[in-house]
Amino acid sequence: MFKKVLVANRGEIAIRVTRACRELGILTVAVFSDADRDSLHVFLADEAYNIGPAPSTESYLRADKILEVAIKAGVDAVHPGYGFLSENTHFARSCKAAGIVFIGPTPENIEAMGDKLSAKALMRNAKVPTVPGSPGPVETVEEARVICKEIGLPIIIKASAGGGGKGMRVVRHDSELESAFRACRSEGLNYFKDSTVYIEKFVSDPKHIEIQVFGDTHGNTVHLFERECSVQRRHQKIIEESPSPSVPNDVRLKMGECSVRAAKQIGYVGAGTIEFIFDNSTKEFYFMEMNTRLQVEHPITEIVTGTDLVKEQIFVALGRKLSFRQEDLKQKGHAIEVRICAEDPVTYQPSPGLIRACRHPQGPFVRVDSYAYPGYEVPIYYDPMIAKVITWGETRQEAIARMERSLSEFILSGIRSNIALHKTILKHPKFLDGSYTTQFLEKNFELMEPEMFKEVPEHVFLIAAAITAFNDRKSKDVRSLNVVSNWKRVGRKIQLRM
Ligand code: MV4
Repeated sequence: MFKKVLVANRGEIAIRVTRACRELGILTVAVFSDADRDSLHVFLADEAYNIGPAPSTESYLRADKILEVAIKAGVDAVHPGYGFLSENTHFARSCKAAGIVFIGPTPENIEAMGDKLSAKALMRNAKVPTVPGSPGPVETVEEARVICKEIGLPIIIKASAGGGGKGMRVVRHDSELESAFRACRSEGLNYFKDSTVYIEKFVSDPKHIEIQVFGDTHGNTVHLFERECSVQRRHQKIIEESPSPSVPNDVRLKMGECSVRAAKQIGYVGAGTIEFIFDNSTKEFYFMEMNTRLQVEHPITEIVTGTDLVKEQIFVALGRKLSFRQEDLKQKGHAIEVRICAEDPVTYQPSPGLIRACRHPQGPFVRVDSYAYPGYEVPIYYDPMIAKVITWGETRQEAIARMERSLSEFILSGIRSNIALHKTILKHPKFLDGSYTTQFLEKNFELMEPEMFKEVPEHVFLIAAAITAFNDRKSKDVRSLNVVSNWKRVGRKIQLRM
């Protein structure tokens, strides 16, 4: 067993990893920026070291500083959590060179999936379904036109180095092709220093279904079924559930088998996630990308499969065999996770600041992974997610009821949050019947302004309407007009629909 592990992260995930270590009798080393002196992950660790100023680029992204601490503290291994250095091959290699185990996939695993185009080629070889499109990079507008003729509109142009929604352009009319092609190339170059793009048939209104996979260093690979993450806004997931209400059992097993083939194709080690888009009308699924890390939403998989994925990561890093075989793994009941974010419910801007009151939900089959506490000041520098509430139920209906009950118990004041948005989504017919897709929040725009169901001061309404109209200015539909049509004036306030 490792004697001491450095947790190279902050917030709820640093706490999650620290908890797994403590249960295994492993000492933990926290690192923290100047903005995180009072963060909960620091208090829960056995030792803690300051690694620099508040901005991530000067602290949590500084591989050199973190490695220096790891060596000084004499750790056996480093757990990177998600984000920050979790998919940084330079960091993974530096750890290894210093004789410290990087708890995660191999640098080669990370590289194989980092480039979307070569990842797609690998998946085609492994007979994993991919979306029809250009067989390789598309270099010129003329070439793009030929591909478009072949596969037909609409198409989507994607930057090969992109991911998570950055560097993508949908083309619905011939006239948009040239500007979309150029925009996508320059976005690739600007964001990822790589202008390589490729083209796919655009699958409209898909669901986001992903499969958790796990590999060990002995060639064993399993999947732990799916998570549905279609409730998202601008590629930020908001609610996740497992199992998906839309995936039939035969498709579930096929997706699992495909994901195991995908992982085996690259000799994948540790926890990973294969992301698919899923056409709910045909029940067809297509490989999108692989995330080579532990994900935010891993708890719902832990809850329905009865596993501890962080401990499993540690065991795999120690060179042990996987502690479960495929035939041992079953989905029991239903789990839902909602992400609680410190954000303004009207503008969606982060709402950092001092937490005055904070009382987390409790009770049967409720799990809360959180770093919030009363008196804590949420810094402006990092992700606004402060907590995850996860509930389990024998049935989906029970899990939802438990989530509504849990959110009604959640007391949080001082900062603004998306708790009201979650409550509204959980009551929506499209959520309740499980037919929601990745377009759910955008199509049901009223869900995006939960606070506006109440009376709001006129200037707040006008600003919100202007922001909504601005955000939707390219979508050529009437959503922004809808916002402006569902209100009436009540004195100096605006009364909104519902
Ligand atoms: C697509 C697509 C439709 N057709 N590819 C978005 C993020 C990246 N992982 C892939 N994405 C998409 N690729 C084709 N050929 C629609 C999306 C997409 C999406 C996918 C998953 C979750 C949310 C999404 C929101 C908008 C678009």
